[in-house]
Amino acid sequence: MVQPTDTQSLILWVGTLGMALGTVAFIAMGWGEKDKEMQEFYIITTFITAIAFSSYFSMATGFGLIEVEAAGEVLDIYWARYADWLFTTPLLLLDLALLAGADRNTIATLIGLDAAMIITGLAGALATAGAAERIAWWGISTGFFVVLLYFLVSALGTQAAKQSGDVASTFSTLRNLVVVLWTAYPIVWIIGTESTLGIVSLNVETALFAVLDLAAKVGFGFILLRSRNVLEQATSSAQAAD
Ligand SMILES: *C/C=C(C)/C=C/C=C(C)/C=C/C1=C(C)CCCC1(C)C
Repeated sequence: MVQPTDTQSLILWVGTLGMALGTVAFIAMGWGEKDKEMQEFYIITTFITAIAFSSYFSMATGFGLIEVEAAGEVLDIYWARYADWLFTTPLLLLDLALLAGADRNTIATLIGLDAAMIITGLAGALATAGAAERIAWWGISTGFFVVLLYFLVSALGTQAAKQSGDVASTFSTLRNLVVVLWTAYPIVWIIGTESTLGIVSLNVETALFAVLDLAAKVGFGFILLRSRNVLEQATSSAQAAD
């Protein structure tokens, strides 16, 4: 069975630890919260890092890693990333959507596009015909991603602008963070080993994804949950809308 290299294993254990600490911190921050609507933010954000913790643990121990043969080349593929992202990216979008006070249709559209992006990305990671087929899947996934970004900025942005000043400003900080960090994922994928281009090694790629994952989940969570006041305003306007 294929195992992570020593460098990859070290990075993945750091990722595992970071996600564990994030999870504990978010549980502590939400402890004793009585308001049902506000609890949603803590629950969602805690699940994001808890899922990522399990994924990192599986990758660090080698369970989350398989070999895929594509056109005569053997690639080491961390499949567990995609299992993680399939659940955590919709939860991140849900956090943002709740903050923006988004309607059901906007939420469903965002989550649908997001799931399509991750599943077609997984197809690219597992495709065996060759580089062209893998890169074509990357193109399809990136297509979903571009439409997703459009909805994040347009529909969700418009709805967030109706929220109070503090909520709207936390929303823009988080939305910008998502736009910038998430855009780095397809870039790392295409310059890394999944695409077979291998401009950067799997060690470098593992490190880049770890930094991105920690920032996009733990960093995002701290910015979202740091102000109880903002969450209070976001949920009280949601109640007023109901
Ligand atoms: C916590 C994990 C996060 C925020 C992961 C985000 C992942 C993406 C935005 C991935 C996008 C990809 C494409 C747009 C093209 C194909 C490869 C992917 C799956 C890396």
